[in-house]
Amino acid sequence: MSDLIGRPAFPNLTELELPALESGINVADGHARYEPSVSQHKIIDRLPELFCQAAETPVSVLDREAQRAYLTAVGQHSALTGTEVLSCYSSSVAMEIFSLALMTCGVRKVALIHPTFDNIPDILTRAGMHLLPVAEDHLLDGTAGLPAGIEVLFVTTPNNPTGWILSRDALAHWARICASRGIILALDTSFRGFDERSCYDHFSVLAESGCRYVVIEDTGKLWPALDLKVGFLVFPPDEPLPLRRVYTEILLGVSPLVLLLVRCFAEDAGEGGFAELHQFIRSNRDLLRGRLAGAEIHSPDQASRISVERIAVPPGMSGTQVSSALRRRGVHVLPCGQFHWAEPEAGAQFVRVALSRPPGLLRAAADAILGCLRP
Ligand code: EGV
Repeated sequence: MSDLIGRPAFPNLTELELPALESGINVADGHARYEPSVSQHKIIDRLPELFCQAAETPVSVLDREAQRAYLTAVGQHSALTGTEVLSCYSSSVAMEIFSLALMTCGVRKVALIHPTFDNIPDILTRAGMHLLPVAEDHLLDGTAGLPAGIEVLFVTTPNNPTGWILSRDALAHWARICASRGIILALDTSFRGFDERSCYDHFSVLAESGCRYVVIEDTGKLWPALDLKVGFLVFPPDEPLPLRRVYTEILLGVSPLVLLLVRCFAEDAGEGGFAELHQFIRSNRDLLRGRLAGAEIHSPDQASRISVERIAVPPGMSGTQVSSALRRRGVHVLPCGQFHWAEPEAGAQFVRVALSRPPGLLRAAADAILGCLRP
């Protein structure tokens, strides 16, 4: 929504995340800001050596190795052989390339999971797409209706902010429907590294169905690498969308050093790093829930394992009120209205707290939340 000269009527979620980078307690953005583990520290300590290694190695080798290490660590074995993979600066850049490719081909009608992080509907809308919201529950039980004319089904799994996951059966169901109706099935799996339940081999299900698909993988949320990350745009070699052409209009490739770092972090993740990360996030989630227990607050996403947690504020208050009150105390969380991109009121009861933080920071954030609920 914007006024006549295109000024938005309200800030997007990223604009709400920005002030948290300046000062105060930042549990707003979903980026990884925790203390590196012992083995992650060893990688960071090798940076000068990795820089030289990256400079001496052909970038095609570094690219392939980063892709192999990451896709293997998250269980996507069928992507290693049967797909084309384009490495991007971030998942949002991959998303932008995908949207421009759709626009080029005259695609307009996209069914999109609701709620989800607002830059996904925003990027699609800016590329001229018309969006139809699809509820998580209806995706999971297969009852979501895709009206005639839908050309893309876009699902974020695990979903941000709810942690909801598209099961293997539900993926197979939608892949079959997409195959029979010529719909492109698009997935954003940026949070899958946090949840083993979303590390089944999606690409074998997709290939078996014969549907058109585009998957956006991402390392950006996983490791405390100061936003040195890649997003991977993954699709079948015979996909007619001009993804490679749009990609080359935007990028030659990503930094060899970043590719090498991603490989190192991904290999570490596969060798126990993910188990450690899952334990860390679980412990932070327990800490937050424990601290808030007893207040008139609840966690609607009991099954979530991703690195953000939604909490419902008490009746009579709104997420926007609570996040504004917290901001005045220097504590930054996200109000959830904008995640519900088609119906902001549906998110009014929630705020989102980032869990990929040092436990001490989360404790302080939880105490501030309690403080602003007391009369
Ligand atoms: C989250 C920030 C972008 C995004 C954060 C995010 N916004 N890329 N425009 O990376 O959940 O906080 O996804």
